[in-house]
Amino acid sequence: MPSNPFNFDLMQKSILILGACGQIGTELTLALREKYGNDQVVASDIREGSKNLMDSGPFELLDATNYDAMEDVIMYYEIEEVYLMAAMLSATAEKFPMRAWNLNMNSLFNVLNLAKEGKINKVFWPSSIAVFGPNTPLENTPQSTIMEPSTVYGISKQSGERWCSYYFRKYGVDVRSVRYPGLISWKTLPGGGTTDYAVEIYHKAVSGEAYTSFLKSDTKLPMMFMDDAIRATVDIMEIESDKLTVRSSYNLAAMSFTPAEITASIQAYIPEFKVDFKPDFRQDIADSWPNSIDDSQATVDWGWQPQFDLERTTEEMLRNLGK
Ligand code: AKB
Repeated sequence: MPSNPFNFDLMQKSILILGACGQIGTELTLALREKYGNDQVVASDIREGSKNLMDSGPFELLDATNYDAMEDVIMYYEIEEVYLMAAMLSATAEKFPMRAWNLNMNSLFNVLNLAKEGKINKVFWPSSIAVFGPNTPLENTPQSTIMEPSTVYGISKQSGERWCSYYFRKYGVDVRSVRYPGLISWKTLPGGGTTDYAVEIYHKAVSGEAYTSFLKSDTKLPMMFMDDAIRATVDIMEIESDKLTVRSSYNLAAMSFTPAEITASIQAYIPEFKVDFKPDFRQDIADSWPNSIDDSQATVDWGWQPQFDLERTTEEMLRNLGK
């Protein structure tokens, strides 16, 4: 049985984050602790996270593919809501297809089945722009369109969307989801994604080094600053259930840019910053994804509005990383 050294208040909403030490999980955990109280939000992962995360509330070492261990933690803390942030991202998943499939699908089935059995009330599960593929309309990609993902990660996310929709229709599981674009944050590094270049480039710029982009200069991808992504996640979980018309996953957008454009936005502050372009296997993945996303359904259903464009993102990233 896990230990609980914290003063956990079982009268309030209790939340479990799976994969709490990753790029999104870290910031989401801290945001939810601020909103609902530190002791109400249990962080879990297969490894310990940042000091801030470990010191601010309960933490459990937990493998999201282990159903029994997950059930134990859920019963012990009387968890009501689960955010499943554990996943293997696009670039790493191409190297380890079976491991990616097992992690991405089994963790989702564990959570959906616990919800089906009435052990939790609500689930957040992230999808991705990776659900789209080379036959998808490239610009302003609609909510419902041709998908046909060509990556292991994209296939797992598209399958996950179908299962979320199925569990909602068949068993009434209250599962909510958004298709994240590439996410940019200064607090935690991403790992194993194709959009990671858009974080690495800022780190190199502030440390006075040149950057070699693994994508071509004109590869346009949908991106979002982390604060917008966290707000979207909290908002979709708070809206009344009957407002949601999409139970697979909502398109979500904020900005789209190329490596050349992000370089120029950094050079406006650091003119001597140098970037060269040496595309690797991630170029093919990026080429299969849309340039821009139509997220109007999210705006209509739950009031989604992004706040950060490229200029504001660059300002925030350089200011915070430069500190
Ligand atoms: C990745 O690049 O794999 C992720 C994603 C777009 O889901 N950041």
